[in-house]
Amino acid sequence: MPISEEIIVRSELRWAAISVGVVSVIMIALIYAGLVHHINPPSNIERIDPKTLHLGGEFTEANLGTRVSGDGQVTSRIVATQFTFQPRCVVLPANRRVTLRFATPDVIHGILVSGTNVNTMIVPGYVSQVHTVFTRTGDLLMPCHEYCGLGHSEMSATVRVVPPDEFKPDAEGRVACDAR
Ligand SMILES: [Cu+2]
Repeated sequence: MPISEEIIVRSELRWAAISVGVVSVIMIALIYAGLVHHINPPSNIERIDPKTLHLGGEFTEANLGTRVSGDGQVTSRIVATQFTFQPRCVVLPANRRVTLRFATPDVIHGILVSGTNVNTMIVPGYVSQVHTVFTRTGDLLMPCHEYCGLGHSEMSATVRVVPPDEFKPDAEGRVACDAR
């Protein structure tokens, strides 16, 4: 006996409704994560030549680490490279808007700062930028979370979040881990 057309249509509509339902749940989860937990894909698109990172510009060795600019903006610049971060520890103040900027001269890396919403890929040829406010003080682990080669598991850095009154930039606006 052939299946009646009505049954087929009803079945198709049911599956269509399930598909729309699944997509809706995913959309709602994305919007909720973005609005409530501030988990968003980084929107910064900024190109940089990975072959000359160390030769000039903001990612030369002397410019790495945390620096407070004249207008009070706190920025940490970090280079991710196989298989370490340069520097391996940065100091940042709690309860203050800070900017993290990353670049890599070699392969794709990725970082997250444990217990925070900081999470970004670091792709050769681009500057990855994240703005955040750290609310907890202490040494936060920042591992590489994108497999980048044999030494990947050893690749991690520390984000030292200090209370605002212990965050003391030197004459050049720098704050480093070993200076504390
Ligand atoms: Cu890595």
